[in-house]
Amino acid sequence: MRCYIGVGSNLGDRQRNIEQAIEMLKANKGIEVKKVSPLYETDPVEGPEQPKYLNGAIEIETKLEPKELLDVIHDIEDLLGRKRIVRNGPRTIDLDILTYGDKKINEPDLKIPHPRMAEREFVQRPLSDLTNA
Ligand code: PH2
Ligand code: MG
Ligand code: MG
Repeated sequence: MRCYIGVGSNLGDRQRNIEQAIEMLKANKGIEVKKVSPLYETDPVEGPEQPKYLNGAIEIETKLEPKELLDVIHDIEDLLGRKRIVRNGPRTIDLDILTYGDKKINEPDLKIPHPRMAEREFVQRPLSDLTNA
């Protein structure tokens, strides 16, 4: 399935965190990374006062089911030192499944398409770099 993943970081070496996350996606046998957007520095939206983000988007082709993909993403976030403290708070890495083909999922732990992607400029800009290329 063709999927788009949003990526963001606003703690530590942001670019390196994002590059490492991409390497970890590439290392997964069920995932082929097809394209990576440019990374943009963006002002934080919502949450507490926090540093600026680096945001991008990734196009993948995957054999994994949505829940399996979510597990892989959570493992990568954990490995890169993500701490879940405050909602919308600062993070070393955030990987969000934006779309999974044209599948719709509405479960407590997984909503696809990502519910807030349409209004978030920091998602739309890199995503449109990939989909309008
Ligand atoms: N992610 C959030 C909350 N706010 N702001 C920016 N600029 N970029 C993000 O990736 C971001 C955010 C929650 O995931
Ligand atoms: Mg997010
Ligand atoms: Mg997230």
